[in-house]
Amino acid sequence: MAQGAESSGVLDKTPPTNPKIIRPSPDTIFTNSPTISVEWKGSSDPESGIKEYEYTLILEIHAIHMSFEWKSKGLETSFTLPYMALSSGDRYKVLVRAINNVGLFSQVASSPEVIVDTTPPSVSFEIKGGTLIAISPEVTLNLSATDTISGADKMEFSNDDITYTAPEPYAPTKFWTIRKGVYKEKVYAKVQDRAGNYSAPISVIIVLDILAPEIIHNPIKPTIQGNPITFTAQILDKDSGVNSAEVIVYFIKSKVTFNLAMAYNKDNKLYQVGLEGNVVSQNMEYYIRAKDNAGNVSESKTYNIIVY
Ligand SMILES: [Ca+2]
Ligand SMILES: [Ca+2]
Ligand SMILES: [Ca+2]
Repeated sequence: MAQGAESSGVLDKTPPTNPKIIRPSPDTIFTNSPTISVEWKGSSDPESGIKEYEYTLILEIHAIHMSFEWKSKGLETSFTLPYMALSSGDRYKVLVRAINNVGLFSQVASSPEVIVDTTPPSVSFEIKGGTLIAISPEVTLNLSATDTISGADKMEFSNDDITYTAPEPYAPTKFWTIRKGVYKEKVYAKVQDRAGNYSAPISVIIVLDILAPEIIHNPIKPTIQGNPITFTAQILDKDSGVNSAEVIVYFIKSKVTFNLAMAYNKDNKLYQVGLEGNVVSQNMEYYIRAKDNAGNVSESKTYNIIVY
Protein backbone atom coordinates (compact mmCIF):
# COMPACT_ATOMS: atom_id res chain seq x y z
CA MET A 1 0.00 0.00 0.00
CA ALA A 2 1.33 3.41 -0.95
CA GLN A 3 1.88 5.96 1.82
CA GLY A 4 -0.50 8.87 2.08
CA ALA A 5 -3.28 6.87 0.63
CA GLU A 6 -6.17 4.81 1.83
CA SER A 7 -5.93 2.58 4.85
CA SER A 8 -8.94 0.66 6.06
CA GLY A 9 -11.06 2.86 3.89
CA VAL A 10 -9.62 6.17 5.30
CA LEU A 11 -8.22 8.66 2.87
CA ASP A 12 -5.46 10.79 4.48
CA LYS A 13 -3.01 12.89 2.53
CA THR A 14 -1.69 14.96 5.45
CA PRO A 15 0.99 13.94 7.95
CA PRO A 16 0.42 14.07 11.71
CA THR A 17 1.20 17.24 13.64
CA ASN A 18 4.72 17.33 15.00
CA PRO A 19 5.45 15.96 18.47
CA LYS A 20 6.97 18.49 20.88
CA ILE A 21 9.67 17.39 23.29
CA ILE A 22 9.06 18.80 26.77
CA ARG A 23 11.68 16.76 28.68
CA PRO A 24 14.55 17.58 28.44
CA SER A 25 13.09 21.07 28.17
CA PRO A 26 14.28 23.26 25.29
CA ASP A 27 16.46 25.38 27.60
CA THR A 28 18.30 22.43 29.13
CA ILE A 29 22.01 22.42 28.48
CA PHE A 30 23.33 20.43 31.40
CA THR A 31 21.91 17.60 33.45
CA ASN A 32 23.17 15.78 36.51
CA SER A 33 21.19 12.67 35.65
CA PRO A 34 23.20 9.81 34.14
CA THR A 35 19.96 8.41 32.72
CA ILE A 36 18.15 9.53 29.59
CA SER A 37 14.54 10.42 30.25
CA VAL A 38 12.28 11.89 27.57
CA GLU A 39 8.72 13.14 27.37
CA TRP A 40 6.87 14.77 24.53
CA LYS A 41 3.54 16.34 23.78
CA GLY A 42 1.84 13.93 21.40
CA SER A 43 0.86 14.54 17.81
CA SER A 44 -2.63 14.45 16.36
CA ASP A 45 -4.06 13.45 13.06
CA PRO A 46 -7.80 13.99 12.61
CA GLU A 47 -8.04 11.93 9.44
CA SER A 48 -6.32 8.62 10.09
CA GLY A 49 -5.07 9.00 13.69
CA ILE A 50 -1.63 8.31 15.19
CA LYS A 51 -0.31 4.83 14.76
CA GLU A 52 2.89 5.16 16.79
CA TYR A 53 5.88 7.22 17.79
CA GLU A 54 9.50 6.47 17.02
CA TYR A 55 12.63 7.77 18.66
CA THR A 56 16.31 7.66 18.10
CA LEU A 57 19.37 8.91 19.99
CA ILE A 58 22.51 10.71 19.03
CA LEU A 59 25.10 9.97 21.69
CA GLU A 60 28.61 11.07 22.38
CA ILE A 61 30.12 8.82 25.03
CA HIS A 62 33.77 9.31 26.00
CA ALA A 63 34.00 11.52 22.89
CA ILE A 64 32.85 8.68 20.63
CA HIS A 65 29.95 9.63 18.42
CA MET A 66 27.09 7.11 18.07
CA SER A 67 23.76 7.06 16.31
CA PHE A 68 21.02 4.43 16.27
CA GLU A 69 18.12 3.12 14.21
CA TRP A 70 14.63 4.51 14.80
CA LYS A 71 12.77 2.51 17.42
CA SER A 72 9.02 2.29 18.05
CA LYS A 73 7.50 3.45 21.35
CA GLY A 74 3.96 2.56 20.33
CA LEU A 75 1.59 5.24 21.58
CA GLU A 76 3.63 6.06 24.67
CA THR A 77 4.80 9.66 24.94
CA SER A 78 7.59 9.26 27.46
CA PHE A 79 10.32 6.81 28.28
CA THR A 80 13.42 6.39 30.42
CA LEU A 81 16.44 4.36 29.54
CA PRO A 82 17.41 3.10 33.00
CA TYR A 83 20.18 0.87 31.74
CA MET A 84 21.98 3.86 30.31
CA ALA A 85 24.60 5.20 32.75
CA LEU A 86 26.22 8.26 31.29
CA SER A 87 29.28 9.95 32.75
CA SER A 88 30.34 13.57 33.11
CA GLY A 89 31.11 15.03 29.72
CA ASP A 90 28.86 12.65 27.74
CA ARG A 91 26.27 14.30 25.50
CA TYR A 92 23.01 13.24 23.94
CA LYS A 93 20.16 14.40 21.80
CA VAL A 94 16.80 12.65 21.43
CA LEU A 95 14.77 12.70 18.21
CA VAL A 96 11.07 11.79 18.07
CA ARG A 97 8.60 11.49 15.21
CA ALA A 98 5.00 10.36 14.80
CA ILE A 99 3.48 8.08 12.14
CA ASN A 100 -0.18 8.12 11.22
CA ASN A 101 -2.31 5.16 10.19
CA VAL A 102 -1.61 5.62 6.50
CA GLY A 103 2.16 5.61 7.11
CA LEU A 104 2.87 9.34 6.83
CA PHE A 105 5.61 10.72 9.13
CA SER A 106 5.53 13.97 11.06
CA GLN A 107 8.61 16.13 11.04
CA VAL A 108 11.34 15.08 13.46
CA ALA A 109 11.26 16.78 16.85
CA SER A 110 14.63 17.22 18.48
CA SER A 111 15.61 17.76 22.10
CA PRO A 112 18.43 20.18 22.81
CA GLU A 113 21.88 18.65 23.06
CA VAL A 114 22.20 17.77 26.73
CA ILE A 115 25.58 17.54 28.44
CA VAL A 116 25.93 15.31 31.48
CA ASP A 117 27.66 16.73 34.56
CA THR A 118 27.55 14.57 37.66
CA THR A 119 30.56 16.17 39.38
CA PRO A 120 29.76 18.75 42.07
CA PRO A 121 31.75 21.97 42.39
CA SER A 122 34.55 22.18 44.91
CA VAL A 123 34.42 25.32 46.96
CA SER A 124 36.37 27.00 49.75
CA PHE A 125 36.41 30.23 51.70
CA GLU A 126 39.54 32.20 51.05
CA ILE A 127 40.30 32.83 54.70
CA LYS A 128 43.57 31.95 56.37
CA GLY A 129 43.12 29.77 59.43
CA GLY A 130 39.38 29.43 58.90
CA THR A 131 38.51 32.40 61.09
CA LEU A 132 37.57 35.82 59.80
CA ILE A 133 38.18 38.59 62.28
CA ALA A 134 35.97 41.56 61.72
CA ILE A 135 35.64 44.99 63.29
CA SER A 136 32.16 45.53 61.89
CA PRO A 137 29.09 43.25 61.65
CA GLU A 138 29.22 43.72 57.87
CA VAL A 139 31.87 41.52 56.36
CA THR A 140 32.96 40.40 52.93
CA LEU A 141 33.32 36.67 52.48
CA ASN A 142 35.65 35.56 49.70
CA LEU A 143 34.74 32.31 47.99
CA SER A 144 36.53 30.24 45.44
CA ALA A 145 34.61 27.62 43.48
CA THR A 146 35.74 25.43 40.63
CA ASP A 147 33.61 23.07 38.63
CA THR A 148 34.19 20.74 35.74
CA ILE A 149 31.84 20.55 32.75
CA SER A 150 29.08 23.04 33.54
CA GLY A 151 30.65 25.60 35.89
CA ALA A 152 29.63 27.17 39.20
CA ASP A 153 26.17 28.70 38.92
CA LYS A 154 24.52 29.52 42.24
CA MET A 155 25.47 29.92 45.87
CA GLU A 156 23.58 29.92 49.13
CA PHE A 157 24.42 30.57 52.77
CA SER A 158 23.35 29.40 56.20
CA ASN A 159 24.05 29.82 59.90
CA ASP A 160 23.11 26.25 60.81
CA ASP A 161 23.68 24.16 57.67
CA ILE A 162 19.92 23.45 57.63
CA THR A 163 18.13 26.59 56.49
CA TYR A 164 19.88 28.25 53.57
CA THR A 165 19.32 31.60 51.88
CA ALA A 166 17.66 31.55 48.47
CA PRO A 167 20.15 30.54 45.75
CA GLU A 168 21.78 33.57 44.15
CA PRO A 169 24.18 33.80 41.23
CA TYR A 170 27.64 32.57 42.15
CA ALA A 171 30.19 35.33 42.76
CA PRO A 172 33.61 35.22 44.41
CA THR A 173 32.50 37.72 47.06
CA LYS A 174 29.49 37.80 49.34
CA PHE A 175 28.52 40.60 51.68
CA TRP A 176 27.33 39.15 54.94
CA THR A 177 25.96 40.73 58.10
CA ILE A 178 26.48 39.01 61.41
CA ARG A 179 23.29 38.57 63.41
CA LYS A 180 22.63 41.31 65.94
CA GLY A 181 24.22 40.78 69.33
CA VAL A 182 26.38 37.93 68.08
CA TYR A 183 30.13 38.20 68.36
CA LYS A 184 31.05 34.83 66.94
CA GLU A 185 29.14 33.37 64.05
CA LYS A 186 29.60 30.33 61.84
CA VAL A 187 28.58 30.74 58.22
CA TYR A 188 28.08 27.85 55.82
CA ALA A 189 28.06 28.05 52.04
CA LYS A 190 27.12 25.67 49.26
CA VAL A 191 27.66 26.15 45.54
CA GLN A 192 25.60 24.56 42.82
CA ASP A 193 26.79 23.94 39.28
CA ARG A 194 24.67 24.52 36.19
CA ALA A 195 23.64 20.86 36.18
CA GLY A 196 22.25 21.17 39.73
CA ASN A 197 25.03 19.34 41.59
CA TYR A 198 25.66 20.76 45.07
CA SER A 199 29.07 21.09 46.62
CA ALA A 200 29.60 19.81 50.15
CA PRO A 201 28.94 22.64 52.63
CA ILE A 202 31.94 24.66 53.74
CA SER A 203 32.10 26.93 56.73
CA VAL A 204 33.91 29.88 58.18
CA ILE A 205 33.90 31.40 61.65
CA ILE A 206 33.48 35.15 61.88
CA VAL A 207 34.67 36.79 65.06
CA LEU A 208 33.46 40.28 65.64
CA ASP A 209 35.99 42.28 67.65
CA ILE A 210 35.08 45.85 68.49
CA LEU A 211 37.22 46.20 71.63
CA ALA A 212 40.73 47.58 71.29
CA PRO A 213 43.48 46.07 73.43
CA GLU A 214 43.77 46.98 77.07
CA ILE A 215 47.16 48.47 77.99
CA ILE A 216 48.26 48.04 81.61
CA HIS A 217 51.40 50.05 82.08
CA ASN A 218 53.39 50.97 85.11
CA PRO A 219 54.79 54.36 84.10
CA ILE A 220 58.49 54.97 84.16
CA LYS A 221 59.52 57.25 87.02
CA PRO A 222 59.30 60.94 86.05
CA THR A 223 63.02 61.28 86.54
CA ILE A 224 65.32 58.45 85.62
CA GLN A 225 69.03 57.90 85.46
CA GLY A 226 71.07 56.35 82.67
CA ASN A 227 70.53 53.89 79.87
CA PRO A 228 68.92 51.73 78.64
CA ILE A 229 65.35 52.60 79.49
CA THR A 230 63.07 49.58 79.36
CA PHE A 231 59.40 50.05 78.65
CA THR A 232 57.08 47.24 79.71
CA ALA A 233 53.33 46.76 79.53
CA GLN A 234 50.79 44.06 79.96
CA ILE A 235 48.57 44.11 76.90
CA LEU A 236 45.38 42.11 76.74
CA ASP A 237 42.89 41.76 73.96
CA LYS A 238 39.43 40.29 73.92
CA ASP A 239 38.26 38.27 70.89
CA SER A 240 41.03 38.54 68.31
CA GLY A 241 44.23 38.86 70.31
CA VAL A 242 47.11 41.33 70.30
CA ASN A 243 48.70 41.88 66.92
CA SER A 244 51.41 44.40 67.78
CA ALA A 245 52.49 46.98 70.32
CA GLU A 246 54.90 49.86 70.23
CA VAL A 247 56.21 52.73 72.28
CA ILE A 248 56.22 56.14 70.68
CA VAL A 249 58.95 58.28 72.17
CA TYR A 250 59.21 62.00 71.52
CA PHE A 251 62.35 63.98 72.39
CA ILE A 252 61.07 67.44 73.18
CA LYS A 253 64.26 69.43 72.57
CA SER A 254 65.27 67.82 69.28
CA LYS A 255 61.66 67.21 68.17
CA VAL A 256 62.48 63.67 67.12
CA THR A 257 59.98 60.79 67.35
CA PHE A 258 60.92 57.12 67.59
CA ASN A 259 58.54 54.20 67.16
CA LEU A 260 59.89 51.27 69.15
CA ALA A 261 58.25 47.91 68.45
CA MET A 262 57.58 46.00 71.66
CA ALA A 263 58.32 42.28 71.76
CA TYR A 264 56.27 39.79 73.73
CA ASN A 265 58.22 38.10 76.47
CA LYS A 266 56.74 34.67 77.18
CA ASP A 267 58.41 34.38 80.56
CA ASN A 268 56.91 37.43 82.20
CA LYS A 269 53.97 37.72 79.77
CA LEU A 270 54.82 41.35 79.14
CA TYR A 271 55.48 43.38 76.04
CA GLN A 272 58.75 45.21 76.27
CA VAL A 273 61.37 47.23 74.47
CA GLY A 274 64.56 48.96 75.54
CA LEU A 275 65.60 52.43 74.46
CA GLU A 276 69.34 52.20 73.85
CA GLY A 277 71.90 54.91 73.18
CA ASN A 278 72.72 58.19 74.76
CA VAL A 279 69.54 59.74 76.07
CA VAL A 280 71.13 61.62 78.93
CA SER A 281 69.82 65.08 79.74
CA GLN A 282 66.66 64.74 77.72
CA ASN A 283 63.11 65.69 78.34
CA MET A 284 60.91 63.24 76.62
CA GLU A 285 57.35 62.05 76.30
CA TYR A 286 56.11 58.62 75.47
CA TYR A 287 52.98 56.62 75.08
CA ILE A 288 52.17 53.01 74.19
CA ARG A 289 50.02 52.00 71.25
CA ALA A 290 48.60 48.48 70.69
CA LYS A 291 46.68 46.91 67.87
CA ASP A 292 44.57 43.75 67.89
CA ASN A 293 44.20 41.28 65.03
CA ALA A 294 40.96 42.91 63.92
CA GLY A 295 42.70 46.27 63.52
CA ASN A 296 41.37 48.02 66.64
CA VAL A 297 43.97 50.38 68.08
CA SER A 298 44.31 51.71 71.62
CA GLU A 299 46.77 54.14 73.14
CA SER A 300 47.93 54.76 76.67
CA LYS A 301 48.10 58.26 78.01
CA THR A 302 51.26 60.26 77.43
CA TYR A 303 53.95 60.31 80.13
CA ASN A 304 56.75 62.80 80.63
CA ILE A 305 60.17 61.78 81.85
CA ILE A 306 63.45 63.49 82.35
CA VAL A 307 66.61 61.49 81.91
CA TYR A 308 69.67 62.79 83.67
CA1 LIG B 1 -3.62 13.44 8.37
CA1 LIG C 1 30.08 19.94 37.63
CA1 LIG D 1 39.92 43.15 70.48
